Amino acid sequence: MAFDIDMIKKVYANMTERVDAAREIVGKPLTLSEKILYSHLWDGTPAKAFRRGKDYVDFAPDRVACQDATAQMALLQFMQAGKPKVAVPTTVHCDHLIQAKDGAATDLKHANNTSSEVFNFLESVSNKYGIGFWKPGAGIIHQVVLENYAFPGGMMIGTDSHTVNAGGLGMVAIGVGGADAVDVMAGMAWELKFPKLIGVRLTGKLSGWTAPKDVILKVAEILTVKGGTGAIVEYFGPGALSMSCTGKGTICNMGAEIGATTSTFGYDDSMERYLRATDRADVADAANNIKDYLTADNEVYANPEQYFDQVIDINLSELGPLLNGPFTPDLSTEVGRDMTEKAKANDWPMQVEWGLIGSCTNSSYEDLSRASSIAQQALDKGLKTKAEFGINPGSEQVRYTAERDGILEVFEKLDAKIFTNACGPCIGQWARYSDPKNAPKNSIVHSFNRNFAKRADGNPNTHAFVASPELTAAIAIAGRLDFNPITDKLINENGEEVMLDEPTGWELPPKGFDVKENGYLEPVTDGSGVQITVNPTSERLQLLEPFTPIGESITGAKLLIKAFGKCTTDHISMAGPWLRFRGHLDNIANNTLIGAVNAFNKKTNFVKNQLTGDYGGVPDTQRDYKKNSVWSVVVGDHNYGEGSSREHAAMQPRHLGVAAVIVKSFARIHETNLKKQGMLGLTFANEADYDLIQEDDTFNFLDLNEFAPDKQLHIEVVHADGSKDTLALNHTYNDAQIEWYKEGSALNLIKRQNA
Ligand code: MIC
Ligand code: SF4
Repeated sequence: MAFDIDMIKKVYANMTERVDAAREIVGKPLTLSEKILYSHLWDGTPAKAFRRGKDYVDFAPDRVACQDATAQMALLQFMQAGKPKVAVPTTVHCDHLIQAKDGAATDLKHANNTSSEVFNFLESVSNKYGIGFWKPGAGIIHQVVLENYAFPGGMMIGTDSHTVNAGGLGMVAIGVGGADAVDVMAGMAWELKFPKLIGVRLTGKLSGWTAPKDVILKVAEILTVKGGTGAIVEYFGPGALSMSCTGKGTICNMGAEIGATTSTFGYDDSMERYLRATDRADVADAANNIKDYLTADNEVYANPEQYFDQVIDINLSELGPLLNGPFTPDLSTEVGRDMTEKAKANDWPMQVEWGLIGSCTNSSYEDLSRASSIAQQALDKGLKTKAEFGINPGSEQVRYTAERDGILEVFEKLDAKIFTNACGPCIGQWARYSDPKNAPKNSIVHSFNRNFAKRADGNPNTHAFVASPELTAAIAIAGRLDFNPITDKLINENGEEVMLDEPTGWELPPKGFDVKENGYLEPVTDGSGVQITVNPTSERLQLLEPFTPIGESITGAKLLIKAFGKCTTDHISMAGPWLRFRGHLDNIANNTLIGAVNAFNKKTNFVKNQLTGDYGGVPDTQRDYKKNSVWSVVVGDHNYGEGSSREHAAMQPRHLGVAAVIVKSFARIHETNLKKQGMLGLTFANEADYDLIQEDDTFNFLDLNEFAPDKQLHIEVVHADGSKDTLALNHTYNDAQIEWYKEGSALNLIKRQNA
């Protein structure tokens, strides 16, 4: 199912009509985000305007995309929904399960051997249900989507938090859990709370060493990892016009790192150029016909304060190159002196050991070409690179074209490893160490989006910094974290002082894109005869059993863990080596919360079993509670579940018998994932109540039988000394979501409705 121009034309035909109607109803000029949202309503034009941040709204997205690590669970669920085919164009992309070790050719072969069971499963399910399948090595989901499927004004969802990358081509593209994707694939509405809107006005122009990446690194600094929660970020202004389409993709991509629902840009010439260069002149022509509908009304960008909930100004001419990290993507430092001071003060290793260029954030042709302009200078000026280079091209089309144009050769001359067109080190698929846990303290720089502890290489002592590809290249050459390419000299092999010139590059390949085998498999028209087999003894795949409802009475529940500080989806369900179990719920459940820090002893995977008094790993302790039919509760801090869309982070605790997760605040996708799996995701009405929770606490829910929208719930917390606290808990469940809870999961409800 390649891109479907007829579908796009239909969307555009609806769009003009629906946007005009929505403008009447809202009663004022519309932002681009509102135009896309209002033209994708499930029920057509509403009677009145939606309240941002309040109303749950049913949408009808145009497309779905899944990647291999999340598609397994998504498709296992879809198979239970009882539908013969997907209802909207859907694609599956094999990109997460390929380890980076020796280089593309060997690594890909190895992945095809070790994960053949999973790849074959995904391929046959795709074939059966009419899903387009992108084979291992075809590229990273978001780069492939941008190259083939994204279109201005469209709406899509994807089972990966960086689905938002497609905002670079003017879409509203949103990352979701697999169960949400199942709704859309099954032909049902997809629900989202109508987002708030943040406007980012870009003035000035990027130049020199500053790249689109620096824009989002700056926005991350301003908004922090939770500042975008519940909001769409819409970029506009003269600065936006001066950036390439893939550069816009980079900015939107990392909107996931600030918790934003998605980010987007209005249709402009850069998007038109990109569409034409990627063989979609017909989409460009169709978009040109309704240009005004693919950007905000003029009045909006003239007076943004009146139309957005928050407006941020960034002058690109004043922005300098940034390095964000370590351990969190929102900690920004300007290159050079600022970094010297900060690194010293915090004891960050100054020497840089690897420069990694790639990931869905920065693996376009333009990214590789600009980084290679720096690498070329190392060759021309007789510099020896101090750090090692690793490159992951974003797609086979990018790789093939970059190879043809001599770009990859430049890196190869610097002994870079060219890894598979896949996620690789970005998701811990990097065979850097044989024993990562005991590996030394070090710094690396990469052009990826996330830098949580252990993410790239499993080593808790790796300090990972995020930068643009060109700065990554420069720092890898210099080998120092505080290298400032604008002012600092390097000594070459002849002992001479040299400086690096500003990066240069091509927005799009001057000779056009080319590719021989793009790695795409079209599904058969009638998949009814396609057989899917899951071996019952497989350790990689397991058919799902429906969850039984938790019910209206939870008493005597034990505290499983009170998580201290940052608890991302990587802490709840680690990736890296665990990716191999993404299709086997019981096996992957053995990593549940093993990365979360226990607030009582600051250790990971070491919690008290209240039944025995012994300390042990989280999964084992929880399995013991389950064996004894005791419910449990997980307690957490702010932005719990930040990061990935992986629903495993909800399904695993659910499978193991956790009844409720109670935190100060949630990341959006994770909160929805908990609801979908029929669990309780609740927040402390009074944040300070987090401090009341003690290690031996038992929880009794007092009024779950009155579970209703906009109504607090209450629990009694019984401490070891017999004293009690009664706490009020907030929730965001609406009526339908309460039904999911009552049924045991959203999928149980679909099955009942389809029966
Ligand atoms: C990630 O970047 O963390 C991932 C791996 O792409 C995830 C999805 C997953 O866990 O499989 C994401 O961002 O959603
Ligand atoms: Fe893959 Fe990394 Fe992008 Fe996630 S962030 S899709 S792991 S490249």
